[in-house]
This record gives sequence, C-alpha cells and structure tokens, in this order.
Amino acid sequence: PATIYRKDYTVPSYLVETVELGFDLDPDRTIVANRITMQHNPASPSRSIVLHGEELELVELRLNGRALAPTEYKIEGSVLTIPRAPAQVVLEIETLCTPVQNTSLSGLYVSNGSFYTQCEAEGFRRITYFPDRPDVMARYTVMLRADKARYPVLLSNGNLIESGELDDGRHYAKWEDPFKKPSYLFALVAARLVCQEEHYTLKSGREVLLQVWVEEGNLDKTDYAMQSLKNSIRWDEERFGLELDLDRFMIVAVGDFNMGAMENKGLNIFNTKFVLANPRVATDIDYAGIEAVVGHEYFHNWTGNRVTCRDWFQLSLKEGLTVFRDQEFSADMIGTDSGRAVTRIDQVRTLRQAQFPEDAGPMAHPVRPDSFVEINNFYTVTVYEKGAEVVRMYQTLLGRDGFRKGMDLYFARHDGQAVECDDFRAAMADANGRDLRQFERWYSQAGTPVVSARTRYDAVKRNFDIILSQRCPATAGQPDKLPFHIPVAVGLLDANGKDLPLLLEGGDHPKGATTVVLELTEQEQIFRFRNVDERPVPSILRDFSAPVVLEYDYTDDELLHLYRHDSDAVNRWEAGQRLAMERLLKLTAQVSAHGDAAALKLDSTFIEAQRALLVDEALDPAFRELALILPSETIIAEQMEVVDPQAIHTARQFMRRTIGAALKTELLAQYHANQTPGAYSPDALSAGKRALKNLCLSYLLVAPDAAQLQLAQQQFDHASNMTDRAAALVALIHSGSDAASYLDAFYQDFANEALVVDKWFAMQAAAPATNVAAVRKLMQHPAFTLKNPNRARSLIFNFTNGNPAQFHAADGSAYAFWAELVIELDAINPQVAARLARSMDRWRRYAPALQEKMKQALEQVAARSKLSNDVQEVVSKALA
Ligand code: B3K
Ligand code: ZN
Repeated sequence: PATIYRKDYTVPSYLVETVELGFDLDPDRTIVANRITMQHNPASPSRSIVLHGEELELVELRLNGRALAPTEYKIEGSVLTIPRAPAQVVLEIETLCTPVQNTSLSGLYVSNGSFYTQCEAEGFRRITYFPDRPDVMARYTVMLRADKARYPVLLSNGNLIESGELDDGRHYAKWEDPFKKPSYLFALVAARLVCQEEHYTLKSGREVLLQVWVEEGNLDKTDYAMQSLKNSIRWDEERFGLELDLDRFMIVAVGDFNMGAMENKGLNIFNTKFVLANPRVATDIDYAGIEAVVGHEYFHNWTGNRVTCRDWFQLSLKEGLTVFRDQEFSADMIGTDSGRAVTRIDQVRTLRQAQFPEDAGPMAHPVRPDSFVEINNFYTVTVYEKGAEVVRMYQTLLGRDGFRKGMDLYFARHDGQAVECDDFRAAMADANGRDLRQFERWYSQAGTPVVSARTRYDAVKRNFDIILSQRCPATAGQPDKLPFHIPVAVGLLDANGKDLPLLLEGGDHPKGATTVVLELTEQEQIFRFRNVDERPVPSILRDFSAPVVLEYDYTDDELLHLYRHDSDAVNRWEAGQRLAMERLLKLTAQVSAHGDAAALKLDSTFIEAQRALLVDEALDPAFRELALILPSETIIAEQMEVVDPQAIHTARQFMRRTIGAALKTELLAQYHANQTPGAYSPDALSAGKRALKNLCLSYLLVAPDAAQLQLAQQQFDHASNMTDRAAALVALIHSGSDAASYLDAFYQDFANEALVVDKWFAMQAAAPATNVAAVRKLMQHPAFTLKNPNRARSLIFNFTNGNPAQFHAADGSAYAFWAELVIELDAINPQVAARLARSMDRWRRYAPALQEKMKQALEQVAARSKLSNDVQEVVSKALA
C-alpha cells in the first residue's frame, strides 16, 4: 500500500457547488443517484476531474447530460478520472451498493435491520463517486426513499423540506442542509426509531428543535444525553460566544459503531454507549462519558464543521481543539476548583496510560503527521489527547482572555473554510501580538519531551534558582529534535506547606502571585526567584502545564511535603504517584529477582501518608479516590527498561494487599461514610463519593475475610444503581473468591441490555484469573460476536490491553490468540482489527524470550496476503 505525504498536497482540480443525492434504500441493492454541479478550480493547473469510489457498481456516468463511454474516463483502484473536462460540469452518477454486506461499518451499512452511515474519514466514497476530500465543500440536498413499515424514520443533514407516501408501501423524505460541508460530514439514517424531543430557546431567543433518536424500548435512557446537549449549547454560547446555527439538531444512537460518535452536520450519530443511560444500567463513568461525547460532537459544529480541515494531516486542528473544548466543558459543569482538578488528573492519567506509550512506540507520530498509509489509523491519542494538550498550552501561555481572542480571530478569518493547524496557531499569535513560531514544533515533532529540573538556593542572596533543561527522544524518522516552547507552571512551598509569594527575575507576573508560568524555549534555561527566605520545596509543572515527563530528584521528605500541602491539586496527586511509583519499581525488581512476593515490605511512611489522605475530610472524595489509586500496571511498565508483567502485577497486588490490611479500619469507616442514599444522581460530588467508597471496597477485598466478602455481596444484592452493582461484582471477581454465581445473576438480570452485557464480558476479560483459555471459552458464549465492535472490544481488547500479566503469559499462547483474532477481525472490520493490532506496539520492551514470541505473532499476521491497509500499516511499523 502507498504512503501518502503531507508535503504532496495539491488543491482540488474541481470545486463542487451543489450535490443532489437520491437514495433508493434496500439492504441488498441500494441505488444512489448523485447529481453534482462543479466548476474548475482556477488555482489548479489540472483539468481532470478526480472522483473516489470504493465497493461501488457504476451503472451510469453522465457529463453535462451526455453518458460517458468507458473510454472517456478511467478507474484505477479507488480513483475515477475524467480527463480534459470543461470548466462548468454537471455530473450525474448512478451506482449500486450492498449495505447488508458492509461489515466494516464505514459508508452505508445496516445495524439491527436499519440503515446508518459513517463517512469520516473516507466512507463517503463507499456511497457514491465523489471528490472525497475535506477541502471540497458543497451544499447537499438529499432524497431518501425506503419501505415505510421497516424504515419509518428517514433522516439526513439539515432541514426536512418535504416528505410523503410512494407506491408499494414506500415513503420518502427530502432534506436540505443550508451549510456547505465536506463529504465526511454527510449522514443518513433510515430506521425504526423513536425520539425524545424538545424545543429549546437559544440565548438569542431563537427556538430550535432537539431530538435524541433511539430504538424502541430505550426511551427511558435518553434524559442524560438530552440534558448534556442542552448544557453543551448553553456552554458554547457563554464560553465562546458560539451559537447553534441550525433549526434542528439530532442525535441518533446505533449499536454497531466503530468509534464513540460522529459529528455529521445536524445529525450526530452515536455509539449507543455514549447515549443510553439510566441508573440501573449505566455507571458514573458512563454518565461522564455521555456528557463529554455529547459535548464533543456538539462543539465540532464550530470546530470541525464550520471551520474544517484542509486535509487529513490537519486532523488535530479539529480533534485536539474539540477535545480541549469538551474537557473544559466537563470541568465547568462541575464548577468547583477541586472538581476541575479531578478532571485534569484524569486527563493526565489517560496521557500516561495511552499517549506516552504511543509516542514512544513504533506508531509514534507528530500531532500533525507527515505521512500515513491509512488515515483511520491516525485517530489516535496523539492527535486527540496530545492535540488537546497543545491547545491547552495556548491558553496557559495567553491566558483565558487571550485564548478567547485567538478563537474569535480564528472564526473571523476562517468561517466556511478548510484550513491548517498553522492557521489556528497564526490566529492565536496575531490576536495576542505574540511570536508563536517555535510553538509549531509541538505539531511537527513526535515524542514526549523530558524536562529535567535542578535547583539551587543561595541563603545569603536569598535567591532560589530553577534550572530547566529539555530533551526529546528520537522517534521514527526524527532522530534529532529541536527545543520546544514549554510552559512550566511553578510554585514554591515553605516549610509549613504554604505557597510563597513569587518574585521571578525578569518576570511580569502580578505581585503576590503564587504560581508563575516559566517559558522554557532553550535547551537549558535558568529561572531565578528573589527574596526567598528559606529553601523552598518546588512544585513544578503545576496543573500539568505541558505534556512532558518531568525529572526532578525529589527526596521522599519533599514528596511527602507536597503530598500533604501542595495547593495545586494535580501536583499534590502527582507527589503521591511518585512516592508510589518509586516503591512499585523497587518491589517489582525484587519480585523479578526472587520470583515471589514472600520477602516484600512496604514502609510505614508511605502507608501513613495514604492513611492521612484517606481520612482527610477537607478533601473532595473524588480527589482522595484518585490519590489512593496506584499507578496502573501499564504505567509502571512504561518506567521499566525490560518489562516483567507478572512481577509488576505481583508487586502491585502486594502493595494493594498491604495497604488494605494496614488501613482496614479507615477503609471501612470511609466505606460507610461515603454512601449515597436516596435517588441516584450522577453529579460529581455523588459520583466522587461512590468512587471513593468503591475504591475502599476494592482494597478491603484484595485479601478478604468473611465479613469483607459479605460487604461486597450485600452491596451487589442491594445496589440501587449500576455503579455500585458493577463495583461490587468487580471487587468479588478480583478477591479470588468464587464469583461465578454473582456473574451468572448479573448476566441473567441484564441479558437484554447490550451495554451491560459488554460490561459483563469486560470485567471477566480484565480479571487476574482470566487466562487465554478462559477468554476463548467466553468467546463461545451465545452473546459473543466479533461483528459488534463494542462486544469485540469488551472481551478481546480488555484482555490484551487490560490484563497484561495474562496477555504476556510466558508460553506466548495469548500472542498466538492475538494473531488469530487480528486476522479474523480484519476480514470483518479493518478499523477495529487495526486497533487490536496495536496491542503489540511495545513488544520490543519485553524480555528476549517474550519478544521472540511477540515478533513471531506479528510476522504471522504480516505474512497474510489479504490484509487491509489498516492492519498492514500497524504490523509493518511494529516490525520495522
Ligand atoms: N470525528 C469522529 C471520528 C471519526 C473516525 C473515523 N475513523 C469522532 C470525533 O472525533 O468526534
Ligand atoms: Zn472529534
């Protein structure tokens, strides 16, 4: 397969004004009639019309009213070229496709008997021939025709302008989208659905119609999505002055979906996972996910749809920015400083769990990639989450108001255009009179920068110096990196743990500030604080002000000081993580050396610090929960030269068991103190209490006695919501006691709730006792299928990514399983298969015996002749 390079971009040869699409929907044979008016692009030297098409049967192609003979155009692979075309063109294209056979879930497909589409990135070409690239923006009119009984609801983008009956029990609906858009934002739905709807008044007084469409039987699960939509609309008005530009905004939930959701103009299509919720079936985390994803897709209406991407290398232009916006939305919805900090800590955990490993592995790529084979492989944590960090750094550097000015200028300049990441950076720079040229390296250089700090204190001159230096590891194709422009937020704590008022030499921060942002732009720089009366403890990288690894030789005492006192909640949490990580690494090394946990010890200093934090009722329960979670096995693995997954698991379990035993009294007390009686509410305070309570439960159940087991059993039996029920079940499964009867009961209760059945598979997949044989057995369960992405992910991905000690079993049996599954899935759904293929990314970091087996598995996949581009790219990069 060919590699596509950013540097090879050329403008489209023809621009499209209008598109009229007619669909005769039939699962086995859908007819698509497409009438495009287009015009030669004066900026292009080419007079060839270039259209894309895949898996289509071309019935007829007419140019300006005349049918073209096969000699007048050529089809090579997925490209149809009409050479020497006139300046003004009307193309009429009739094609056939077979939605029922489309298991890739890209283009037009059937889910549970109804029609849905997914066009981003390049799915529209599976519906009709079209210049399927985001810089071709056009106005669409869509006529849908289908059997009325089977598909009573017919939806597309924009406004419904006409509908009615046809012969043979068919009906039609005609939709018109008043805004021009790229083809990837096209959508249609023809389905048996019902909706919750509401008329909502915008700040301007204009009334809009909001709808959430679901399958019958799910109407009791749409309230939170609707509420989140209204909150999103209000928030974008208030924070960014951006109003909904349509009269009608629809969300549709579908059970078979590759990603979380899709921002099609006016017709967002969602994975059911991010729409459906009620207390019985959804956890607090599910509720938070719905709020975030509803917000995310809604915010795309401006950042992505009104202003879109010139080409797919610019994907982070819309994704990084929109993730940042949804993060800010979620934080503002909580509204408290501590709630905001909790969301920030969650973001840091995601970066370390997924993005840092990606940035250090074979798929490392810049936020704005320079090349790809398959664009679907680049919907990554780097483009999304690191991209969001890059956007956040503008706000850190420019301030909230400066950031808003930059946003305003961005829309003033680019509304209705398809632009580049550089255009966003220019708007931020120009609106604020700032030079952000060096900042471009965040877009062009891959890899996680390491910021190394040293300090020195001069008691006589009362100076405290922080010396910062930076380096960035080599990544594929980028052996040497240039210095980044890194905002490093810093505070200084005195011996009582109070923030010192800061006086930075050469700084222009307000008097009395206790946090200042140092701008590291050189390879090394010295920052001097004056009037410092005692040697302080530095709190560096507050609020995780840049997506970097911070090295600083903290003593245990300094970390304990920060853990007790830092006014910056993120760094307070971070100090605890550092204390835990040091210990976890030592314990892991001991287990590796001796093969068991017999001689392990955990110091009382650490245990006492945890005890103090656990019982500190001045702290938000949600924060206490995060502070008490040990770094994950994956994050520990990232710190090791040679990863020993079983030793990591043993060491971490030992630490959990020790903490559970030492803090038993306090854990029990907090378990009882953080109950949330009364009607369930997903608000942050209640969710935080449940999170802390259930973390206490999980600690109590690492090595439970009869009373502790009973606690979990009772919670399982009497839980009034899914958060508590699922947490009890997970605790029972992880306790090592026989949880089979609970698993059975859970399954019986929720067999008809697909999203809960997903949880049932997921918790078993990640259980310490689940080996590859057990996973194979679960695959035989009647509810298991590889065809549904949520189901495949729930069992297979949660095993390969969420159960490292079993996935890396010494005999390599799980690697062989992985290879089988990648191949099997690839024939069904390449995008999902390629995600699974990524589970092997870090294979070079394991001991030679494991490495050899992983390599064999990768080679086995790579050797297949019929691989998709998606999987091919991932495995060949892994092996390169
Ligand atoms: N823009 C979509 C992603 C589509 C992915 C296609 N492989 C979801 C989102 O980021 O909102
Ligand atoms: Zn997005």
